[in-house]
Amino acid sequence: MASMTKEHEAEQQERIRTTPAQAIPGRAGVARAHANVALVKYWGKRDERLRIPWASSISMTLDGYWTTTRFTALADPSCRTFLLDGAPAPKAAAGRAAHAINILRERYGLPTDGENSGYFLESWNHVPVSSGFASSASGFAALAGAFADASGLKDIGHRELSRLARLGSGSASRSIDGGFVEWHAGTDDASSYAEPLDEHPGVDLRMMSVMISDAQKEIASTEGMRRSARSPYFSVWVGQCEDACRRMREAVAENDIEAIGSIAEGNARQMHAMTLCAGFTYFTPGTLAVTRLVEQLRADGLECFWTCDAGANPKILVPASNENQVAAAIAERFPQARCESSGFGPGIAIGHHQNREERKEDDA
Ligand code: 2P0
Repeated sequence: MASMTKEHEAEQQERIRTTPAQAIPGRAGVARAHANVALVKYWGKRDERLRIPWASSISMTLDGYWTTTRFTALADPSCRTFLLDGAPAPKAAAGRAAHAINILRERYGLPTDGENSGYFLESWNHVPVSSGFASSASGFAALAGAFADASGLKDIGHRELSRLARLGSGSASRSIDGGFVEWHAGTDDASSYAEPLDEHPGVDLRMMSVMISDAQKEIASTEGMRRSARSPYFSVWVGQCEDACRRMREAVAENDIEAIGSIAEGNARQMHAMTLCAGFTYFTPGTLAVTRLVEQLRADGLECFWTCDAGANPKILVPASNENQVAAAIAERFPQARCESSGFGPGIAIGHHQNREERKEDDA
């Protein structure tokens, strides 16, 4: 495992702290970040604490799904409240947010206990669980942005924000930017960050989720990644991701939908084949039935491709012009399934974008 030496880490933290941060009680920051879906997957950490992945990944930021977060620094250390959609957040989510806030504060030399270590965190998720898209990416990206805003980190760039978001959840590093985004694996905290591959894609693609099951996944991502490292194919998988990223960069540059879709589908196959050999799978018979239908539609001349994350519900990457036909085929074959779809979304918006109307909408 290639983790950093203590001296190297201290040196990097020192560099980050050169940006002055402040914990001013009552000062609030706000940010809005969009969800993303990986086309080349992040699956495996070389450093669990810093969430440094073994391989780079590439995603599509989604327009239709986002999280808005407001972070208010408080003097009272006993007040550490997290309201999610207006109600107290579930214990696990509150614990994870508290942990992320501590890490961010440590980074900038702000108090993590005692005076000025309280906070009031509010998040509004426009990523319903029923949509099939994950909210941790948009959630931790928005938290990083709101924290930076509240802490007076005015000149913080997207690269640093991506590194902060990564500390909360790996995939959140890719929700700082819009369009196609690449997360460079790097080897340490400074070199592991995401940046736009193409902020304004020239392809009109949609990402459709197909909800065939509401069941909670049995193996959380972190544990799934740990187990996957025991797969005899894990090292092969890491090499495949780097190769897929190289080919995906070319496909994006050439606006080649066929190549983008094929690379994404191939990478998803490789990830799930590798997990099978580690002794587990996220696939259910329903997952296979949907992926089979996508392959059949494609064989019949309707361009569309599948991908699948750490759960049973597949996603379909489809040119906008084919979306209705694909949705109709899904509805006919799987009448119980719910489909939702989205096009490309923008990067993070911090602070000023939040006018009164948007806040009202978020609060609703
Ligand atoms: C991704 N997935 O690239 C991969 C592909 C699913 C499969 O959800 O442990 O929640 O918090 O860093 O970011 C990655 O899971 O994992 C993920 P942590 P995260 O989107």
